[in-house]
Amino acid sequence: MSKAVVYSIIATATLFFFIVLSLWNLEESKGSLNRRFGYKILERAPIFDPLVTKIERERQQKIDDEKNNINNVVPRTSLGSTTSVSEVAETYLYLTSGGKLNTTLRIIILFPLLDREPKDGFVAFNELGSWINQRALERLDYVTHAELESKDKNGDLSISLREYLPYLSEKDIEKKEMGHGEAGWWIERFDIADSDHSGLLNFTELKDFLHPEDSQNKEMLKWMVRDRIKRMDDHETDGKLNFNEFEDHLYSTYESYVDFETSGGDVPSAKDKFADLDVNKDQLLSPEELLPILPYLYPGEIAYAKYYTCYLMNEGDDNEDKKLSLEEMLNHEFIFYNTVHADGHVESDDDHDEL
Ligand SMILES: *[C@@H]1O[C@H](CO)[C@@H](O)[C@H](O)[C@H]1NC(C)=O
Ligand SMILES: *[C@@H]1O[C@H](CO)[C@@H](O)[C@H](O)[C@H]1NC(C)=O
Ligand SMILES: [Ca+2]
Ligand SMILES: [Ca+2]
Ligand SMILES: [Ca+2]
Ligand SMILES: [Ca+2]
Repeated sequence: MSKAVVYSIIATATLFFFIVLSLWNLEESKGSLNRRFGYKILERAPIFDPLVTKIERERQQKIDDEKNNINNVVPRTSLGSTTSVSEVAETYLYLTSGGKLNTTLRIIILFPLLDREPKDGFVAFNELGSWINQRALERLDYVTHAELESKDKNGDLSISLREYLPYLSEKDIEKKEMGHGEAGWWIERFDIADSDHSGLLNFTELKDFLHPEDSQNKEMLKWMVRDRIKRMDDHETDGKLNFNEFEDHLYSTYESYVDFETSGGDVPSAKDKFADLDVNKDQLLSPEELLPILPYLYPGEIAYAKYYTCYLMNEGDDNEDKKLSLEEMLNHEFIFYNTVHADGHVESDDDHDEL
């Protein structure tokens, strides 16, 4: 069988598989937690099984190749090309005779990889969490690599402002308009991501630039909060929030995530949380003071990984001993396999609107 045929069979099988799962999932109704919120988490959650990720990427690669009219005679040098025929054949081992991924078999194979510390026959919260987090980090790296590859025209493995925004004119750059998405706004974002001020974004810096909410660069995080505050600040004040602004714009988001994370545990009131965050007691929250609750306000991939972990644990842990046995995972195998949209998009874009 030719490689192309194999790809298209897998693609079709995968597509079918996800559509069936989506329908199946809509019909499912059990459990306690805020379910609607759970679905919101699922939309942004990392993909549990690296094999599914691989199949998805192969499929996307194939679509892109077809779009670009590249046929398979030309060796592919871009991302996805690492999959050899034998790996594709390997994928077949996990398909049922109906051409769907055998999720039972996959979970049996993955279980020992998750059950690591301690290796005790159970997957505890931290074990599940570190697995999912790894998937999120891997996805961040992947999309950053893809962006680097597509924008890096001179092949120096870093991105200049010009490479990133070739459409900006000298005049735009000179004028430095600071509105959202205008030249000055991009330049500021670029400069903050460029932590060594080299004028170029290397891989790490580009990742911060593209995903400020997942950044470890505190300046980047503060920039993001400043930017969001600017857009919600009712009085065009000094970029800080008073209590009413906090209550109106941020608190309910914070509340719903904490509620989700603690499965309906105690959530501090808006007043208490405000007082708690207002370290210098000036009755205003600065971007810096908001940093501690950032993962609740603007969750990135890493925050979603954590919420997804909570979701899976909550759904799967039938005997409520705070860990998953293989049996529990198999009883709930579908919850581990429904994070991919049928159209192959892995992200809903509400928090990435500026990109
Ligand atoms: C999936 O794999 C399991 C474990 O190898 C096997 O017992 C089962 O029959 C397979 N299911 C299907 C539908 O092929
Ligand atoms: C990119 O540059 C920053 C700042 O100099 C440095 O800390 C980081 O390690 C570099 N990353 C890579 C991938 O080279
Ligand atoms: Ca364990
Ligand atoms: Ca740099
Ligand atoms: Ca303050
Ligand atoms: Ca359990």
